[in-house]
Amino acid sequence: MNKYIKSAVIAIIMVIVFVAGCATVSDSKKKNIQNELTEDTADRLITVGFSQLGAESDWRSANTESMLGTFTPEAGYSLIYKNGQQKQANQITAIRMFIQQEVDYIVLAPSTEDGWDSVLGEAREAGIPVIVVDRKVNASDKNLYSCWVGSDFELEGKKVAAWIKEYADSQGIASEDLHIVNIQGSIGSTAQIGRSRGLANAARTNGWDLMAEVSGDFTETKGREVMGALLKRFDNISIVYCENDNEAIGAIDAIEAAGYKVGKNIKNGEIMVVSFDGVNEKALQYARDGKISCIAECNPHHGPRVDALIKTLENGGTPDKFNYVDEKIYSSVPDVKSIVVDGRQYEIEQP
Ligand code: GYE
Repeated sequence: MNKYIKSAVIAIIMVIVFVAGCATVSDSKKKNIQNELTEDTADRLITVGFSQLGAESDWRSANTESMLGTFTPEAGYSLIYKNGQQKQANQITAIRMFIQQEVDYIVLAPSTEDGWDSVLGEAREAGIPVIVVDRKVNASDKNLYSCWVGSDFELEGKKVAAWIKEYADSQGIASEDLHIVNIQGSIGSTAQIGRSRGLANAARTNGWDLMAEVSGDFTETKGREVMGALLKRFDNISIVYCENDNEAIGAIDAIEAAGYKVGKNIKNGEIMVVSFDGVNEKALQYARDGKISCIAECNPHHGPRVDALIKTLENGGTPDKFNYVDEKIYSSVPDVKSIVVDGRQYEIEQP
């Protein structure tokens, strides 16, 4: 190659290398700026790890929706959501993962009350506040979590029991003629414990015949199955106390399939169904139609409530340890207008 051509080729190669170099520099610079930007935004976001217990009911779906809809980047949050698939072990694994990821807050909707001490201890060691939502935890030391928000489940149970009492009195039905079965929720959950206690205590004081307590696990399928079995065991059931609406929907199917009628006319052989939640549209329609006689509301919209608790903590405040939600009672049965529980009067609302 001639000397001039050689230097021209070298010059061209140098230009190419330079331009490519510039491009690489500016690309990596761009990348750095981008990283800084995302880190900046991430820095400003509050990271929340939410361990939901499962997806057993319409109440649960509404609750999950409320949480996912609240903890959004627009609201200043980065949410890590984990569904425990109804297993406490999965929830414990999720919490350990949140700790490893160094989230700012852990929100726990616990499946059952017992068995949280160790993992809550680990979160406390890591300095991560835990907010418990919906059901409670039975912790050996209340300082293992920051606070709790949810419903007063025993009060819900007392409300339904008070409604049954008012209704029976209005119809002149004797206490011993109330033959009740309880399709309980998931055993060991606060919702089950409180609602079962509300009924059991009322049955004892009023002299009702509480014939059986069997778990329907808060699901429609189990409600149907358990009701079918109860109808084979007893031929005198007057009231089915379902610890949530999904169980009630399943139980009503089973009652109708066995050739009985659901409704308030227990004197004429109808089987009365009462339940909890008031979230599922089908259950509310059943309540309007008189297939479900009474529903104690259980409010699932906890997202904004947990948000408010986090804001209090962020501002250096101390939220109340236990935060109870105010709830209603629904019925379209005209015979009962209001009930009194623990000295407070509740008007009966239309479903
Ligand atoms: O009533 C039921 C759900 O813990 C309040 O769990 C919750 C209960 C709710 O499966 O439908």
